[in-house]
Amino acid sequence: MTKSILIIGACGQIGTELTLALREKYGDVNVIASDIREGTDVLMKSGPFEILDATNYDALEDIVMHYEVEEVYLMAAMLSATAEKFPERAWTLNMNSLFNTLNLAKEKKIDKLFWPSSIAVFGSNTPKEQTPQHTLMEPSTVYGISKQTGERWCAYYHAKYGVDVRSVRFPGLISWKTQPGGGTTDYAVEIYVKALEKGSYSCFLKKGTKLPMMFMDDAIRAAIELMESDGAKLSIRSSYNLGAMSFAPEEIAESIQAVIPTFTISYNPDFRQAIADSWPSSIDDSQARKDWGWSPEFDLARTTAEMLENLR
Ligand code: AKB
Repeated sequence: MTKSILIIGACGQIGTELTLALREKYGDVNVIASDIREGTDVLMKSGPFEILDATNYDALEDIVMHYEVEEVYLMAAMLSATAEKFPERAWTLNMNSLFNTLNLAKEKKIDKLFWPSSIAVFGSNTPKEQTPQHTLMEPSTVYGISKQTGERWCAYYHAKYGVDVRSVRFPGLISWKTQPGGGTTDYAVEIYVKALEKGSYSCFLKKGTKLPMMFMDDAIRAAIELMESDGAKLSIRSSYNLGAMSFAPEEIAESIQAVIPTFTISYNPDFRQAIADSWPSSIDDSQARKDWGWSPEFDLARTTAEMLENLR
């Protein structure tokens, strides 16, 4: 089945791989990449690309109309660490881009919307282990507040206007094709890069900081599987908890040492420690498993093998 899909924020860490995966599945010309800047060569050369600021509704609507877009994946966002430095810019980007796409769906200009939420919606009062789908949520970061608010708007637009919006709460994402930018979980990518470049890594989180993480292939599959699943079976229209693995910096270091025995890690926590401390350690994703068959494939050992092999 051919459909026209628009990716907003296509040049970022998730957007790049998502665009390539969707192009492979639905055909290069049917997947339109867009961002405020150009991306990697592979992305730019593999299909249509448009410069787009997702906070500009008219520009977004023009692209949607021009390409007769049916589905949108909104991946543009300012992540947790950067958002703490630019709170108002983060709020404007994260909220206005979501409103613009929700309104397009409300006006029936698109059929379906994917919007990622995050484990950042939880706060330090939330149960840390096996954090439930429905629980106390008092996020303490600008990014977390924008994601939690976004979740409520998604649920509202679905209930009130029948908008088909689907979402998952991504944990930290580990990938090698495109570097992450501005997140608290970015250390789990940097560590592999530095292990190969220098043989050592100075971690901005302290030993024992256990966070939920996921390899990018699982994250991309989750987004596409959720978008392709039967809408009638989806009981959550805010955002689904999504789990894969959980580890602390010393555990990822040990998994690297199994391949590079001389690798060393040191700890120099900065402001991102407080953000990480407010987030869960592990996630209960049983609702996603039940409703649309979610099941992760990558554990830490497999992730380390993939990262080291491909970054080399
Ligand atoms: C971040 O660290 O800000 C993101 C996230 C967990 O949403 N990777």
